[in-house]
Amino acid sequence: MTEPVSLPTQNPHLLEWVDQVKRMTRPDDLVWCDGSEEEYQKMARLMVDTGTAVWLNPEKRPNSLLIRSDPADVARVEGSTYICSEREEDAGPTNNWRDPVEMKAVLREFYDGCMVGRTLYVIPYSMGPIGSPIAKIGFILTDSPYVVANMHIMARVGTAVLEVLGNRPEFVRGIHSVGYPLTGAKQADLPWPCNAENKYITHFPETREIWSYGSGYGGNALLGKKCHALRIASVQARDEGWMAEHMLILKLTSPEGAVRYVAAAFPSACGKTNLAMLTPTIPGWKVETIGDDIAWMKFGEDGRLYAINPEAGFFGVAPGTSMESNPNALKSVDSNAIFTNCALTLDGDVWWEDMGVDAEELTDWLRRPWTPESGRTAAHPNARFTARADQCPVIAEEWEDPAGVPISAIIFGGRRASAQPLITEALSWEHGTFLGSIMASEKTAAAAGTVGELRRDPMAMLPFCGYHMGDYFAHWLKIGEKGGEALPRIFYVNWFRKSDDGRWLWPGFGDNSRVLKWIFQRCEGTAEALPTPLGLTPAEGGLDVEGLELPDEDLEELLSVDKELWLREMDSIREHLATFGDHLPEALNKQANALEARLKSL
Ligand code: O2Y
Ligand code: MN
Repeated sequence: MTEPVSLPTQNPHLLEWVDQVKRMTRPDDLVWCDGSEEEYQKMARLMVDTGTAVWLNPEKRPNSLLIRSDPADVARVEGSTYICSEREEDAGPTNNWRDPVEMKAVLREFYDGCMVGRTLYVIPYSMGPIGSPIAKIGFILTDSPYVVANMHIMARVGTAVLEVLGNRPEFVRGIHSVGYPLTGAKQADLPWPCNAENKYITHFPETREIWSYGSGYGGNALLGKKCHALRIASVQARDEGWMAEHMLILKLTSPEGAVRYVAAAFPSACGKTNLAMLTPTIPGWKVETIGDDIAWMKFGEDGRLYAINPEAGFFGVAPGTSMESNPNALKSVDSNAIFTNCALTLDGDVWWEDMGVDAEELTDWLRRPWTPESGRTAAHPNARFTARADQCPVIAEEWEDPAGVPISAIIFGGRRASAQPLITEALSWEHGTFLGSIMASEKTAAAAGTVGELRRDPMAMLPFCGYHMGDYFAHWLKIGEKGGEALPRIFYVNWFRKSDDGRWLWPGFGDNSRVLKWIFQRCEGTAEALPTPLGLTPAEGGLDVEGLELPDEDLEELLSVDKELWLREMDSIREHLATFGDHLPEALNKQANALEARLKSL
């Protein structure tokens, strides 16, 4: 008699689903991941053996890997990302929609035998501290050791998750394949197997499923992150009365030792990780990190919103990360890190553009010799580091508190050379929801004298909301009705305002702590504010600019509202709001009317 295979779980829902996926994808082997260090090292060895990864020089960067992807697989693919809700209307105008039955039929064809010659890894993971009342459990069934290794860093992975789940059916079901079976002529593996022609990142919100095919990269493949923690979680949050947001969480401590927690949403390329790990320039103030990308917020018993960081690591953009822009991110990757699509130095370390270190000869991310004269970047612009959050020198001690941290302020922001003041405070939760709904960032390459192309990215959730964004705004308003006075205050910041002659008006980086200080003081009730049509700004002398070489005229311009410019912008605001059709809450149209009226009376 053969020994029965010992399984780490008896959960019938899980076992049946794993068996179904196994029968469809036909892997040579199936492994239940336990999340151990031994397992991590095994994934590393596998990737080194197939040429996917190289170990970095252990004297420079202990226990760290460099991975180079296929040039056809370097970033999230929004055009191939789908929300397959049962009704098209529920996906809304900002998501790609496909009928779930049809999409699954298409994907079943691709999944049929897609893991032949490979191992299927079953990754149990918890988004959020295991057992936290705010955390959620998911599984990724993947054929990618890169995904297993990254998930070890980005989430809580392994046997403890199975124990917490027990025999319950409530878990997010994720399937992922690189789409490159080792059959026929393809017996030998590639350093980065993927399917350049066919990529699908699909979400089934009603059944809490994610089916991903063809890409092994970042947000397409590490399904716990954008797919689960934002797209599926936003639907769960709507249904269950909480919030899943694309927000960093930071802890701000005053010189007197008072603490406030702040969440902040910015579109990509606006320095979110830098703000989460900021080193203040004002004496006595301290910023510590809870999370750099995603916040899940639930009402506590005291009626306040409590946030957890559902992740356990950072998947940060490497280029531009330096001792000047973000020393704490750099220190987080001193060891035990994975680097993707960075350049390799001759002495076995990583390098990227604007790292603050000169480079002579390198191997670029495409494995070609590179010198500064090569005329191309050595690292891919979307090169990434994967780092454990607990390696961040300024990680807050309570970052894993299962109860979360009470949020006092929510910050929205974007990159705008004009129009948007350095800091404004919303007049109410409803007004703040309106400000979030019209959030905008300018393309930076605008020709001199012309206004850059504006991309509206409501609450920085445009690529990540798993349902109709009009309904998402309604959910924000509902949270507002429930939360009342105990809700966080809402602010809008813009670090990127320029003068008419093209100078940055605000120094940014560590000096952004000055704006955080004003936000803190507003929450404490110790700072005065003045009304403007856009909201409240610091009263004269209210913003701490001591020690800054900031002319009074520049400060005035930074906080000013250009009436004519904003009146012209009303058309773009109304056009944007109209895209949400009859799902747009009337309250937001009323807010637009009120803004116009305030501008006209200026
Ligand atoms: O390109 C990718 O797959 C990563 S995208 C990403 C990674 C970390 C944090 N945020 C993002 C994002 O696109 O917002
Ligand atoms: Mn993000």
